[in-house]
Amino acid sequence: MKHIGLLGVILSIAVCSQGSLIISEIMYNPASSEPAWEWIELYNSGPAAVDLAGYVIDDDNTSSHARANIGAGMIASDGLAVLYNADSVSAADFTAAWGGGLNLIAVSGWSAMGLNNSGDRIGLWSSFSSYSGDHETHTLTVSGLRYGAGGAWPGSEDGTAIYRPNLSADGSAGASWASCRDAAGSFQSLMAGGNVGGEWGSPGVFVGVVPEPAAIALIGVSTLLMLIFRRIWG
Ligand SMILES: [Ca+2]
Ligand SMILES: [Ca+2]
Ligand SMILES: [Ca+2]
Repeated sequence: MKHIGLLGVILSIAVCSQGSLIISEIMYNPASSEPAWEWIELYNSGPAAVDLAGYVIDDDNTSSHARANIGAGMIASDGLAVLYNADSVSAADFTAAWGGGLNLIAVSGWSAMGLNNSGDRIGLWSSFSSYSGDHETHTLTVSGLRYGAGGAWPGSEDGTAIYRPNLSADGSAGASWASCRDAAGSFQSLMAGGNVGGEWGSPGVFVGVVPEPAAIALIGVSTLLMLIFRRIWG
């Protein structure tokens, strides 16, 4: 019985360690200069804070990073972060345009990622060693998705971010995303810090449905697995 409980704990940790970071909003087509004013919002659905120091974020083109491009940054459990192009925009510039109180995380080497306005793939790796050699295939990412700009996807509109109204929905499905333009909770950037102003987004702000806390879901999974193993071995 003791080893069954232990198995549940191990499986919980295994499930918990992946999939807790969710890309919740993407500004891939700013009206301001490209790719300076692109940004990506991340949500942490896991039960613990995540330290992004040493993480790598990239698209899937041939241009790769020579080192980890996130030097520091924490996301609290149930918290958000906004990853911005720190090569071209300072935190003060970003704050001047989009407002204060944001959990801004600086990303370097953004030009090797430049988010295509016609669709692209975004991946997040927890270390440079897992990223190295995987920058085109994205098999070792801890989070990622492929967004589009046609079909079921919100259209690619200058200066308008897209967001996921329901963070539990499949991030690679266009129907899971919506335009921030005139969306409840979204707001417009100011003409400040080098931003042209009037862009639509909700960086650092939840708009929509937050998934069930991972901890509760994990307790459910663990309990189910324990019952199954008890039935088999008991
Ligand atoms: Ca772009
Ligand atoms: Ca790249
Ligand atoms: Ca948002």
